[in-house]
Amino acid sequence: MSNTSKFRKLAGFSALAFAAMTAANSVNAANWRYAHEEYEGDVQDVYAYKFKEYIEENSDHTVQVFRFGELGESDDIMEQAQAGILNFVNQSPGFTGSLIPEAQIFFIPYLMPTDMDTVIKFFRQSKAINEDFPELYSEQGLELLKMYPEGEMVVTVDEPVTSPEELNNKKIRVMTNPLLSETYSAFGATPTPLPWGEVYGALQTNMIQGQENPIFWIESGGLYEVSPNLVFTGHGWFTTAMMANQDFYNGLSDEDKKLVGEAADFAFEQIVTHIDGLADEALEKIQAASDEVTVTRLNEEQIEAFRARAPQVEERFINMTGDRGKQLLEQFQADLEAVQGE
Ligand code: 6CS
Repeated sequence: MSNTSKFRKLAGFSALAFAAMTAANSVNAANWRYAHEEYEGDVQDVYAYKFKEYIEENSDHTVQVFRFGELGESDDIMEQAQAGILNFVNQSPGFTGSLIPEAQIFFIPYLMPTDMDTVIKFFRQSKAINEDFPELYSEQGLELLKMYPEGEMVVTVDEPVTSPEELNNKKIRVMTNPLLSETYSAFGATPTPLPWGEVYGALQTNMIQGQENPIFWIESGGLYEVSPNLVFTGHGWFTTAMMANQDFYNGLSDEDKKLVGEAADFAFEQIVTHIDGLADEALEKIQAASDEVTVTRLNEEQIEAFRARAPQVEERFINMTGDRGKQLLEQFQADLEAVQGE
């Protein structure tokens, strides 16, 4: 055989091999569906797109992201993830309370510190977050891939308040978990659980007189337009959780499981940078957009009046969750102490 025909044969073989390999890859390449609870550019959206970026740059898989409203409310996307219609879902513990009562731990007021660096360290190192919670989610057919903070909670009200007494008779919207209702009862208010989609309208029509959320969300959802008095109570952080349908996850190759874990870690690191300074930027935007907005930062004495109500919420958490909740709370507190002592 001449050199030219040898080359042609080889080239033909490699083209065939390449085509076969590509075909094999595209057979293995999947399109994974991922839904979250927020809008374009919000924290969960940044997380989802960083996760997608990592997966798509490091495999042949693609990730299709669905934002708030595209597939329904938070409860709807969780149902779809549990049914396997979605592969990944980002649902905040604020909505997971009925499914996993222990997830309500984030709503015990004044449990979390206010300092962001300590909060981040806690999420990185906590056994409760990284070992205990995955077991609890697993019982509901969910593979917990990451819990991460979005921002410190700020209360918005129809008038500035500085004490629990001033919250009396005010209906404050809470996410739909019973413990958060307990917190706002303890704070003197009348808690009103509502899904996200109903909050703006309820504030606008004065069906409710306030709500709580991180500042970036108060800005991006335009909540300050209908609830302009921002009160910094320092009582907690908005935390969220990203997970996979567990049957889907268990069916992945070891290589893909590793890829998914790395993508979740990569997105977490991006979020740590993204939320640094985000609240201040959002507050500036709010103040530039509205003359009506007031900002009240409670002093230590005023905070103490709210903090004094926390033990009854902690007790209620233990009543709701029994020994398992008690152990989780002890672990959570030990993990917090460990990072605060560093
Ligand atoms: O208040 C809520 O319901 C929404 N808050 C945030 C920050 N993210 C999603 C959630 O639905």
